[in-house]
Amino acid sequence: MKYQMIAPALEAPMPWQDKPEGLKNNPIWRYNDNPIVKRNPVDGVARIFNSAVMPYGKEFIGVFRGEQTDGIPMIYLGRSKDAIHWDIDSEKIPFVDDEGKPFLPKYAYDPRLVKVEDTYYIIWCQDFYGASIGMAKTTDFKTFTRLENPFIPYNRNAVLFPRKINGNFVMLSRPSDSGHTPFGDIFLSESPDMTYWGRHRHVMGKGSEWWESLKIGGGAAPIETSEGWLLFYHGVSGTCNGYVYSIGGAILDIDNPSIVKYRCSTWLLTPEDWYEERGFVPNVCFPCATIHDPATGKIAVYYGAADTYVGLAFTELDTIIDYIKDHSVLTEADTEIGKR
Ligand code: BMA
Repeated sequence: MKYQMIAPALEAPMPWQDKPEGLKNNPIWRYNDNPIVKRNPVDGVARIFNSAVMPYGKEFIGVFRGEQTDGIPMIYLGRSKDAIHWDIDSEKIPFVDDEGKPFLPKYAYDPRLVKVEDTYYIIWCQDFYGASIGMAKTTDFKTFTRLENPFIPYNRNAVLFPRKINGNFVMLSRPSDSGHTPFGDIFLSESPDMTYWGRHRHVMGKGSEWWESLKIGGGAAPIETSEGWLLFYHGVSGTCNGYVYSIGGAILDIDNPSIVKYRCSTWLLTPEDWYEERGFVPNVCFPCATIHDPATGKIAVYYGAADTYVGLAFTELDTIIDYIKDHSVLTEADTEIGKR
């Protein structure tokens, strides 16, 4: 491998398919039996999409956005031996408060799952007098304790970095509105304790390229590499027929991640297959997690498809980093430290 991936050794079997012959335009290739989570996956849940998974010992665990049959999204826990076939609970995650009393959000969507030190954090979007970031922590996937809202409304797409940087937790977020948000840049914030957040910095704005010209938002937890933090994010364009969500890629400075080192001017994956183009909301590829293997550089990207399904796609560290570098176009707002 030309580049290095810095991550815990993978004990579980890496989900994988080799790059197909004749792949054109995209440095990421889809799993050939997509979608991996189909409609009506669980009693009471019509659709599962925009979900996050990670290794858990020799198996895998995940938090899934389940749209209940009353249309209200909640988060469900799932387990898998191969990270492709998922066994998802029929009961939503029973979040509790500090005292162990039931404390469910009114709704919860687009969860991310990130382990920092010995704790697993779930971060999602919920109602806090408007769309805002919800958080919970667990160490055993049995007790899920909610934390205070890190930010005031309105905000979405919060993604934690998998380790502290310069002694602080670091989180990406995307200030928004409570509706369909026709704007949006990625910012980061730091915290010494997961309670008090500050030193907010601008990371990157909506792109100059058409595919991400309306708004962007964090996707999967950044992957630490020898070139910087590899970030898969979503970029949105407005068309006469609605928004189109594609997967984009950038590499952030390792010690100062508000500085973008490389930003891919083309999408990495855009809606092309039936399960991405057709569903509850057509034309959505919404990345929320990766499973990655530092020994081989293999990366599996998990993304919501058309607000209806979970899709899986693959790439390799050298391939994706070279592709992002070769197609990189940076603006002044990308490369500056992000405080004004
Ligand atoms: C965004 C979020 C996502 C969703 C996307 C497309 O605003 O609500 O959950 O996938 O819209 O509908």
